[in-house]
Amino acid sequence: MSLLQDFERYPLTFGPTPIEPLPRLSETLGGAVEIYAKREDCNSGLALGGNKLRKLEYIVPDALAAGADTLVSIGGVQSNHTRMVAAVAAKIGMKCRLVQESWVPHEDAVYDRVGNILLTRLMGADSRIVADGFDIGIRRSWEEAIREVEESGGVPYGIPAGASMHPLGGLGYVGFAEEVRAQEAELGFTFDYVVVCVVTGSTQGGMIVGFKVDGRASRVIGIDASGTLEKTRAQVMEIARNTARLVELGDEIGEDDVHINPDYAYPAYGVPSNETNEAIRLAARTEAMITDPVYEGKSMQGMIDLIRRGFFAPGSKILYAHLGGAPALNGYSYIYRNG
Ligand code: 5PA
Repeated sequence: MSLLQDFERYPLTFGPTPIEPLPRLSETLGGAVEIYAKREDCNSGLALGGNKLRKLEYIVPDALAAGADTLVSIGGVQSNHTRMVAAVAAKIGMKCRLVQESWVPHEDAVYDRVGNILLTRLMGADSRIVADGFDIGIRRSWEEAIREVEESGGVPYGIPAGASMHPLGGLGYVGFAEEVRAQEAELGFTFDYVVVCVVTGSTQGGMIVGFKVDGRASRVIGIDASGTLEKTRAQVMEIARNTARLVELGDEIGEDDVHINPDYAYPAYGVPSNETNEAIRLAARTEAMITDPVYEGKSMQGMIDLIRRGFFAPGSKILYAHLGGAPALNGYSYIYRNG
């Protein structure tokens, strides 16, 4: 029985995402563990897809019921989340007002013209860049944007950064865990670990609730890409607890259920280290799997390093959750000019 059966879902994705073995990457790392990827990055035809659509499937029914005509959200200049909100607004026939904060201390000649923000503008969103720096919480600029829409006669529906601190934001990734269990039944084995990038927290927070059901919450290894560990950890905890209550899990989420590794977020949010770039190249050259310098490159780096250090017992089956994000690569073209 699904924990989500009482919640309305507005379909924005193709359906269950494929699980793909990564044999060449596994072999290159010594062959002691088997790596698979769940391809959330290939989940939809809407503007290249990604993890936010799973979350937004449970938020759109609420926006429609509220009689909204404008989705209002926030992220960095190269935010995947705001691209996805712009896509959903276009698809359901709403307007979209976005605040794009200057989260990343990175300069590339075309950073604010390519990748995510290019697609966002193409889909007709009113996207405005502001100077504020990185913060995963509720932002004043977002609250002001909501007020502005109201004052100009619109009916705004606010979606916070990463759709995370929204009461329904954790539901989508509860569904991810249920989907993995159904796929495991078909595959004939279960995964020992899930590796996932964490920043605003509702992806891992939802997974924790979904995997608590079969005792695997702490087997979800969050790789922090925020560089603000304490804030991210507290937000994951809060989202997991609220979501557990919402779905009537019947079990409390404890500190031990939340595993987040902070070791790969350096030098800063949105800035890849040399090791991040090597991980991006390795995944691309062994599996043609494209990861980005802000999120998945860091979780890929974390998974590779943990495998090399023997963190996972030999024989472990690891599921890497690929959450999307490749469009941002275009904003970092100088780094990869020679591959
Ligand atoms: C993002 C987030 P959470 O924010 O749910 O923890 O997910 C982290 C994450 N991978 C992982 C990709 C590709 C992501 O886009 N992106 C944010 C954005 O504005 O795009 C919310 C920060």
